[in-house]
Amino acid sequence: MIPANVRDNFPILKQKMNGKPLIYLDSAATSQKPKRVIEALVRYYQEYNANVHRGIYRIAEEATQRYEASRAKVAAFINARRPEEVVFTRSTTEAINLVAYAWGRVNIREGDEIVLTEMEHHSNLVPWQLLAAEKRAKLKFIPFDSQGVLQLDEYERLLSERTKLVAFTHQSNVLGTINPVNEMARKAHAAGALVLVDGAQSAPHMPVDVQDLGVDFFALSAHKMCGPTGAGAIWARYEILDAMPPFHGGGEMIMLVQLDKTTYKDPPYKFEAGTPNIADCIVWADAIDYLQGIGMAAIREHEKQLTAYTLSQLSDVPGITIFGSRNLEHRGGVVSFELDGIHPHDVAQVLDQEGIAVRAGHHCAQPLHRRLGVAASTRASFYLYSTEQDVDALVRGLQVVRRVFSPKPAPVSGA
Ligand code: 7TS
Repeated sequence: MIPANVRDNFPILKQKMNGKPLIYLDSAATSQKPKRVIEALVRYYQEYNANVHRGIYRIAEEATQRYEASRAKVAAFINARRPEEVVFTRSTTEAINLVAYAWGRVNIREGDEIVLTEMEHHSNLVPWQLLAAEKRAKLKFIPFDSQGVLQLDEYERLLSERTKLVAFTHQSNVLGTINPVNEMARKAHAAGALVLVDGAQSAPHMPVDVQDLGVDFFALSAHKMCGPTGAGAIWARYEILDAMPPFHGGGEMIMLVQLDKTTYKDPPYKFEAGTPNIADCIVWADAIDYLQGIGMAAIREHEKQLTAYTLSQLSDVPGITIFGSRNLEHRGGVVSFELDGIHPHDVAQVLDQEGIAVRAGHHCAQPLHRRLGVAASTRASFYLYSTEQDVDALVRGLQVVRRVFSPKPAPVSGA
């Protein structure tokens, strides 16, 4: 159960927008931050701001200790075997680029194939396009059906001995679809391929166990899970990280530097060149403590119920098309829709007047929208602080949208 007073933990939700309470329905873009996370950021800068892994004075040691403690916390949160399997990055986007660059450049060769899906966020598509173009490799795409569910029979047909990697999102940021990671990973491994999962939308919203999922890489962002922006991670099995060359070169990732050659540290430091995003990585641990205090299973259950409520309330809105599956076992707290004849940007603008924040556009998933046959959609997305009252406000807001954009009666002619 989510505590009844959970919203009190989020100062931003007390604000008014256009004289109306802020209804925040864009958590898939970024989550709001609890007070303890905001305070932990201030505490870092006020009390122990120092660079990590280099100072031997007290506050530098404290910063280093907390930075490494946060790595261990992230590792435990996704049940990694050891903290060294977690490499801090700026974001999911950077995490996937790290794999595409460092792993991809030595493991992908001409004629190799990378299997993706048609529901990927651009950050799990464009890095592979860049790699494929450089290596003359081929990208193949698992289609999804009219319910927004991946077609696994097609997936099996796409796999071959040429497949080197299968990379897909755990939960779609547009359709909400939760993909069957275990089954997909088993099939990929049977074909001899590695598996990367984009966990940007799953890690914040459900229990995640990378060992149980049976994958090789898992990417996530702190800012979508009550943490600060600018912190993310790639998890990979240690042997894989160990065999990978570095991503960025610079300070801190080295053992010995000579003018003509350098030896590198072991993972994860090999992949963390330069001064990292210290404050945000440290404070990610506070966000995880906060989420675990509530419980990831409780958060998943709350969003499941809220999504069921939303699907039922929205289906009464005239002219609405809701995308994605009605099966809540395989759907997270994201509801994207189209209102017949009204551009999503117009929908979002009128909703903003009502104090309601939703996202309108392609949500960084243009091929997905093309497949749905629309250029854009309007999206409401939830988190632990979202309520049925938020959804009721959305439904009322959509009635206002309808009134504003309803066709005007034709002028009476010939009078
Ligand atoms: N993958 C998925 C599935 C995402 O939803 C996002 C962000 C990313 C990757 C990239 O995460 P980042 O932290 O590197 O930016 N999704 C969204 C969204 O749906 N609206 O804004 C950002």
